[in-house]
Amino acid sequence: MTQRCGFCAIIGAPNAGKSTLVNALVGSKVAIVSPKVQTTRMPVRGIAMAGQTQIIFVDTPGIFRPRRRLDRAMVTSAWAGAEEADAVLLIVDATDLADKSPAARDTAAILEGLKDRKDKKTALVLNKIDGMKRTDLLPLVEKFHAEGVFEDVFLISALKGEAVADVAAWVASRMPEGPWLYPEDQAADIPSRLLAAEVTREKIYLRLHDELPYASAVETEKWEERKDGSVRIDQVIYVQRDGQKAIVLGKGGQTIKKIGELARTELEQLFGRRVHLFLFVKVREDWAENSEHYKEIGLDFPRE
Ligand SMILES: Nc1nc2c(ncn2[C@@H]2O[C@H](COP(=O)(O)OP(=O)(O)OP(=O)(O)O)[C@@H](O)[C@H]2O)c(=O)[nH]1
Ligand SMILES: [Mg+2]
Repeated sequence: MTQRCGFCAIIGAPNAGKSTLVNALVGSKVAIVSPKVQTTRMPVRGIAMAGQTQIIFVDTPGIFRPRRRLDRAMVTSAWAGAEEADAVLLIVDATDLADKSPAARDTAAILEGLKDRKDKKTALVLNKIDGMKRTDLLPLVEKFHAEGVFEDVFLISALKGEAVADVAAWVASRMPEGPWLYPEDQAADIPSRLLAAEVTREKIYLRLHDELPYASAVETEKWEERKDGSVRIDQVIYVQRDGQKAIVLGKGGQTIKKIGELARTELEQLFGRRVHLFLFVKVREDWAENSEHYKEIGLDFPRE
């Protein structure tokens, strides 16, 4: 049988559930997830097989109105993901569409952007329908259909896995003929060092609040294979001010200890081996202005 293979970009406002959906479609954790907006910073590829079709899902950072340099780089990379894709899924948090909500405004702006890309195969995914009434959803479906952008609308719960298979089937049927780009059993295309840094960043997003997640970045500095089959991973958590460093460390080092434990447990699961994780906190006021960090996470550095 002929092989099919293509890219499907997943775009949407921050917190819509893009990364949760990619993980559900791929069947394992390839992208980090948190209740906070702007968790994803760079496009991540998750790979799924549907019969003879290989689908490369591209999880992207949420599209919003960017201010900081890092935000601009994230938004640019999200649109670039859509540009290169064979199919696009716009994912919308169905519970957060009140007229003036930031998510609704971001979604409206993305819709306008999609109208300029009408040649793309595009579907709408209304997410988080668990706990919502069908009768509240139907007007939404009609409203989005009327935009004339979408071939199809899906009502799903990425968290519960509801109707995720329908989305996968739609995407699969729109992939072009072509040889697979990855081995059949590969689920993610992200270097281990970067994945390890992302896992620690997820724990920071889950444990710390206010501006701290946004003021921090994680880099893997050292990856040392040990003779006993385990691996030693040294990571630096960058923050922008001394006060933030104190918060990440916590009283008597409690906070960083907890972050380290959570990250190590998950890394051991992901890599299927023992992990010795060492975390260091450094103040680097300008990490978000440093082109090296962008290169490290695979983003283009916006010149201004
Ligand atoms: N109730 C419910 N919550 C969901 C669902 N899908 C995702 N979530 C939650 O929504 C939050 C955001 O999910 P993410 O997958 O990180 O969202 P995202 O669109 O990737 O967010 P950014 O990367 O910040 O743009 C998390 O707390 C998820 O658990 C769903 O189907 N139902
Ligand atoms: Mg995400």
